[in-house]
This record gives sequence, C-alpha cells and structure tokens, in this order.
Amino acid sequence: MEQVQRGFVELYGTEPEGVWSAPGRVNLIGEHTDYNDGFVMPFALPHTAVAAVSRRADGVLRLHSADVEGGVVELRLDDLAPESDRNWTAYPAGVVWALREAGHPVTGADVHLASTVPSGAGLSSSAALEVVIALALNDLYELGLPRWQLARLCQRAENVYVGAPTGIMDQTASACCEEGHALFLDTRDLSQKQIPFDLAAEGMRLLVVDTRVKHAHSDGEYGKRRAGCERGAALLGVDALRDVPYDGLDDALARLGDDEEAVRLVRHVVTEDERVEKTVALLESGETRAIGPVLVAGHASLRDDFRISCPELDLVVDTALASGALGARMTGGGFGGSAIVLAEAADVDTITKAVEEAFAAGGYTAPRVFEAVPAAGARRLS
Ligand code: GAF
Repeated sequence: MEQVQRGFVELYGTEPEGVWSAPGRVNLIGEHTDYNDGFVMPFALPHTAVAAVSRRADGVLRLHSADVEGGVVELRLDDLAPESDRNWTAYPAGVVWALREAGHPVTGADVHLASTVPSGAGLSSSAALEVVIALALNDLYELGLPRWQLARLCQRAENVYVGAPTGIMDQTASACCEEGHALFLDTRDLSQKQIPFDLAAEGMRLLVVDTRVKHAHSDGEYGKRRAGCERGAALLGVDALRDVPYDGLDDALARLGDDEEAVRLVRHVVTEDERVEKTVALLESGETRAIGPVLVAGHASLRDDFRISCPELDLVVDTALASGALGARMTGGGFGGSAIVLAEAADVDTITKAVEEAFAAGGYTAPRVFEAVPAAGARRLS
C-alpha cells in the first residue's frame, strides 16, 4: 500500500485521496456455470490489485501501472468507446465508461496501481483491476452502489468495453468474498451465502498450481462454449441451463438426440451445478474431506465434456491424485491457467515435488505452486 501511495505522489505530485485493494480469486467448484445462471463457489486470494486514486473535475482519466512499462496514459472520458483499447488500460477505463453510461457523475480520476495477482493464470487479475477502480470511484464520488451492483458494472465493462463475454463470478468474488469463507453465489439473482472454509483447522491445505500456460477470454474458445450453452438452452426451451433439473438430465439429453456438442455442454453445466450444491452440503455438514472426489469429477467433466483442459492442467491433477491428494481440478476459465489441489497438510511437500518433477520430465515450464487461504474481498486501505 505504501509503495502504491508513494508511486502516486511521485507521478502526480500530490497525495491520493485514498488507496483501495481488490483480490484475485480461485474457484473451488462451479465452472462455466455463471453465464448459465447457475451456482459458483469462489474464494478470494491474498493477491490483490492496489490502486491509489484521486478525483478530477476536467473529464480526464490518467492511468498508470507499476507493473507495465511506459508512462501515464491520459484518456478523455468523452472519447471512451467499447473495444477501442486492447491494453491493460481497457479494464479501468471500461469501469469508468460503464459507470458513466449508467448515469453516474464521474468526472475524471488520477490512478496509480500495482497488482500481485498473476495475470493470465486464471486467477482473475482483470476482475481485481476492475473492482478496485469501481470501489474507489464509488467511495470518492459517493455513488452509494452496493457491492453486487459494482460487480455488475465491472462485468459490463469487461463484456462490452473490453469485449470478453465472461460471466459475473470473478467480479462478484473480488467485491464480495470474506476472509475465511468461500462464497456460495447464485448467479441468477446474485444471492450469496458465506461458507466457512478453514482447511488449516482440519489439517488440510489447498494448493494453487499455476501451469504458466497463459489463457485469454477474448480469444474465441470461451465465447464458443458460451454460445454452445445458449444454443443448448434454446433447444431445450429453457431460459438458461440452470433451469434443467439434475433429476431431469437424462430426459433432457435424450431430447438433444445426436447433437453431440449440445449433449456434452449441457451435461457439464447441469452436473456442475449439482456438484456445487453437493460441495456446499458437505462443507456445511463438516465432511470437508468428502469434497475431494467432487472436485475430481468436476475436472473430468471440464476435460471430457466441456473440453477446456490442457495437458499441463491434466498433468497437475493426475500427478497430485497419484501422490495422495484428496482432490484436484482445473480452476477458472480453462485453456491453461491454474489448478487447485486439496491435500492433507502432511502430504503437501510430496505432492508439490511430484508435480514439479512431472513438469520437468514433460519438458514444461516450471509451475508456480502456492498455498491459498481464503482472504478478504475488496476494501479501502486508507
Ligand atoms: C472466467 C470467467 F471470467 C468467469 O465468468 C467464469 O465463466 C469462469 O471463467 C469459468 O467458470 O473466469
């Protein structure tokens, strides 16, 4: 925080009006369900985007990131237009655009930020950037918007301004997660329940393994899956795949006949929603270790039905399970990024070593492995 605050003073010559932070996330379970109105269960990482921000009255937005080469980027608010920017600045600028488009009186800002959320690792670095700006402007301009609404505006920034057709999970996770909890979120109405998730107290750990295979959501495959799900819903005559009941799945699949792609996508989404509900039930009844097989089933569904895994993600999961993990699966949008591993505390070193050795043997870039403990959602730091 001090570093970002100092950086602001060096750049703009005055103290910022405040400093805010917003975290990245991992998703415990519930993948590619959010744009199907379904259930998700992310928790916040301790890795955050931190932004020092002041208001301006002259219709100018100045942006600077300590993580990116180059000077201050200066934009005129009246010139902000969807899909006009392919750089990191599209995320914060998109939020300003979305706020103004929704009628909120934002007249400009000076921003300096830095992030510890690994980018392209499936850990929501872009949502962290969006949410930290939204929260800062909400506070400074006294907009009074609730967190869920800030998340919606950030999603709009990402969908329309950036041009990535993502769901609502990541922004809501960054805005609404609480320390020590996973967030059970119904993406249809954004109703939420904080589920206590303290693995250390039960002798377990959750590892994040960043495969270093970079992914991007604006590059087509994510959008194709989304369009395929929407097609499946239309074929079944429902608003969203959330409306296909789990106990009616066989019947729904029979109705899709030999439309093999629709069968696979629908089966993933409907079974994944069921896995989220099962995970919540297990955690609430204290059967934490029993979520392991649910995570594994989720990975198989993403790999075989949704087809968004990759050799490196499969290698993490297979190696971790063969080395004694309780469960493992890819997390986030897929096509690279990170996997999560649920393990007994005593097995963490063995599993980490096995995964690192398997990557070396396969000729892959060394993965980045770290332990994840549910951290706080977005907040004002000063
Ligand atoms: C990405 C998207 F941004 C989310 O909205 C969600 O769809 C996720 O992939 C898959 O569950 O993180």
